[in-house]
Amino acid sequence: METPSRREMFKWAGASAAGAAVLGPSAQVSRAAAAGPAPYTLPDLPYACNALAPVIDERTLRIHHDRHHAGYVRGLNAALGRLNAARGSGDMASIQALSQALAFHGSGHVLHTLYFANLSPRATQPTAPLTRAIVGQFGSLRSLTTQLAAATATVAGSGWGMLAFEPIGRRLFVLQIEKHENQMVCGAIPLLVIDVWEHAYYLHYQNRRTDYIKAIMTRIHWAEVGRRFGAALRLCA
Ligand code: MN3
Repeated sequence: METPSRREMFKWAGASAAGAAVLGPSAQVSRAAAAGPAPYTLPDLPYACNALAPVIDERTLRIHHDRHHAGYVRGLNAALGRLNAARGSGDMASIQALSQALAFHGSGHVLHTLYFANLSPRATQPTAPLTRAIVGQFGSLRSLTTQLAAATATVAGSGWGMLAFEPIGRRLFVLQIEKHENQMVCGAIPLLVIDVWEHAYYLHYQNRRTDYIKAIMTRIHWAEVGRRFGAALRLCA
């Protein structure tokens, strides 16, 4: 996918800010967003490009980081810039494609950041709490790595193997990720969800899903969303 330059990113942000005066409340949102968080940047590798050889050769690692991961970062910033412009102009027709681009590049950036950070020139040992969790749930580190290797090897098509923490049961899960988005950004902690399975609205709204959504937006428990946001900030501190 072709991605815009940094200059184009700022052009979008500037254009939507300039249009805010005539575009009303949604444009004010985009003006705030234009002055919001800095663009995502490509993190440096935490080791030299030849540090993982011969397991991962220098050329492979350099291309993977400098071109592939960098492309996800550019794509993520581009998607955010286009979303900001769409909010400013009220162009909701583009939201489905832009949501897909956000998930694809957002997950690509998150997963590659984790991937490069969880490799090391020398293998290291898990911390004591992680060891206890692994032994308690899998029996041994060897048992976990056997399952993780099997899960990773059998991902259908492109994807990832993953060890994840599931915070409700406070358990470790070995998961497969097919492709890497499925419209989610992995690692993103849900703060607010809206059920649009038909069971959630069909008796009253039948096929008028947008009416249901418009109505439910007036009943959001934003204080609870705020509480979850605070908890997520503490969790990720
Ligand atoms: Mn990759």
